[in-house]
Amino acid sequence: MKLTFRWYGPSDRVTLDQIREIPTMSGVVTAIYDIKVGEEWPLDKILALKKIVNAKGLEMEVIESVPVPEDIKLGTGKRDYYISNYIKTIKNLSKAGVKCICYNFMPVFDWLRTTLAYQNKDGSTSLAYLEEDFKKLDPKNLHLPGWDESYKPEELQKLLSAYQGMSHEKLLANMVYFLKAIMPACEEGDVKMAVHPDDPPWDIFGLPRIVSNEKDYENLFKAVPSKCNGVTLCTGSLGASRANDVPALADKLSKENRVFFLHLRNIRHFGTNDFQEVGHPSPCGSLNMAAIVEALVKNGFDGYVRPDHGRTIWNEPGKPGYGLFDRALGATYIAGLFEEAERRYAK
Ligand SMILES: [Mn+2]
Repeated sequence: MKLTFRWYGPSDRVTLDQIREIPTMSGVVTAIYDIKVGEEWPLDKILALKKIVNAKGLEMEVIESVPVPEDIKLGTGKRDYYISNYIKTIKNLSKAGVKCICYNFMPVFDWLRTTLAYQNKDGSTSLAYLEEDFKKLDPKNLHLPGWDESYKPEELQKLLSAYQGMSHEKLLANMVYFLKAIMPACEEGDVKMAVHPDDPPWDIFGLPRIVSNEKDYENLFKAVPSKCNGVTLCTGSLGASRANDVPALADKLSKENRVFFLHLRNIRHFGTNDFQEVGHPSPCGSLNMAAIVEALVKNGFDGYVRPDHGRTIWNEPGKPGYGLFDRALGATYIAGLFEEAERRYAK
């Protein structure tokens, strides 16, 4: 596996110099953030970013994310235009040596929490989802923690009404249409598309979600069997639902060679649907991290791995979930899990 670290570009508080000092770190997972969603990513911009990363001895083989415009998810008349731009971006990324693109297919909202600063007993804080607080949210007047409020209220209204009547089946058909259109470019350029699961993995605000569980993955791979169609296995997202057996999913998907990218983080369940993010090791939460890694390694997984959200510890300022300290601790824990699993299952 290749251990990687998410980096939000040159303006990130966490620097490449810090990232490269984390033991066994191979590269960063990043994106170009100043291009409008749906427009082509120019090759020169991609190469300029790669140069900055490579100059520090780090690789840039994974992009997270190339966002999928709502027109593609909705299947509007403009989708073919946006798909042609997406294909151009894939080709440019391939030319720059990118091997894996993480994306998601969640309508309107991607990850969702009700607080970014849940107070833990040890003094740290972390992201959490409390059902009781979620129920109080009004989709017509949303101020979600961490959501960049990229839509003005009236734009959000328009978008939400465009999704009126959108079914799971229709959304899947739109996803299949998109994937079938881009797969030839992926196969030619050896770029793997790794869909991130819904976070949390259930419908929110009446909007359908279709990358949430084993059945969803079965439907997806049946419809688009290309070897470039796969997943970002995000343990914390899938694991937020008690109905998902994450080690079993890791086993099944890696046996089918569908896992290209791994996000490792742990969560703790409480209440019915409530969960909070915790430190990465298994004893901190509800997921068996060693069993997940073991299942993957046993099946020959050799993809990219990164520590997902960390807690905020040691009073680190900055972006909740994406500080240096707890993610670096998570990275060394992950390296340890893989070292042991790879030793046991060495071919
Ligand atoms: Mn994730």
